[in-house]
Amino acid sequence: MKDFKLYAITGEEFHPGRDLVEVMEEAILGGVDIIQLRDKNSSKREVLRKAQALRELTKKYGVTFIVNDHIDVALAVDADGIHIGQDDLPLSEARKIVGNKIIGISTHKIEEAREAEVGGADYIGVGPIFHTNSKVDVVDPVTTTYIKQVASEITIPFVAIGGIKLHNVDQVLQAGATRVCMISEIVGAEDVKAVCEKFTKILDGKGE
Ligand code: TZP
Ligand code: MG
Repeated sequence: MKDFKLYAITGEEFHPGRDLVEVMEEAILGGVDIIQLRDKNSSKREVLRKAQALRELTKKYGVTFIVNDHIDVALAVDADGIHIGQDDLPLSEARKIVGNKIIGISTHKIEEAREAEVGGADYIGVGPIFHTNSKVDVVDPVTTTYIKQVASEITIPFVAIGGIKLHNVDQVLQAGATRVCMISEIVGAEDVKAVCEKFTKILDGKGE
């Protein structure tokens, strides 16, 4: 897959009254290079509508587009890939459905990371690093210790997620992550583009 550094996941509850596509476009203009549609509350039709709009947007900017959970929607809109959790379809089954599209998997411990790598995942999510209110059934924070483990052992791309903010991202990078993923810090920002520009600079090693 095309490499990435700054990964934004949608979270419409963090920008009430603001349009989804508008917010995600600001994120892209600030340097986000991969976007995931994550919507646990809407009907399939509604998810499809949002996926169509985000597919159009990401195509315009050459940004990678991932759909969470809804493999059928991902295929219908020709997304670049899907993101699945530990309780979703197993990787081997998902692979049969999506062929060579990107498959990302959430992992919370090194055994899951190893399994994802061996099974042929394209990238893994590593988290939640810190406390987060953005996910309901979230496990306890895995801390930066888990980043260190993954960085020293896993060879496929990994992205740190969960409670990452401008004020703590340094700890995440120091532990060995080179890619970060966020919901609230990005889409909940007053100036989405400005926040993303700051993260982009930090990830490029040019942050203050
Ligand atoms: N998976 C692990 S933590 C998390 C997900 C989807 C939520 C991340 O959101 P935030 O607002 O960046 O903490
Ligand atoms: Mg899922």
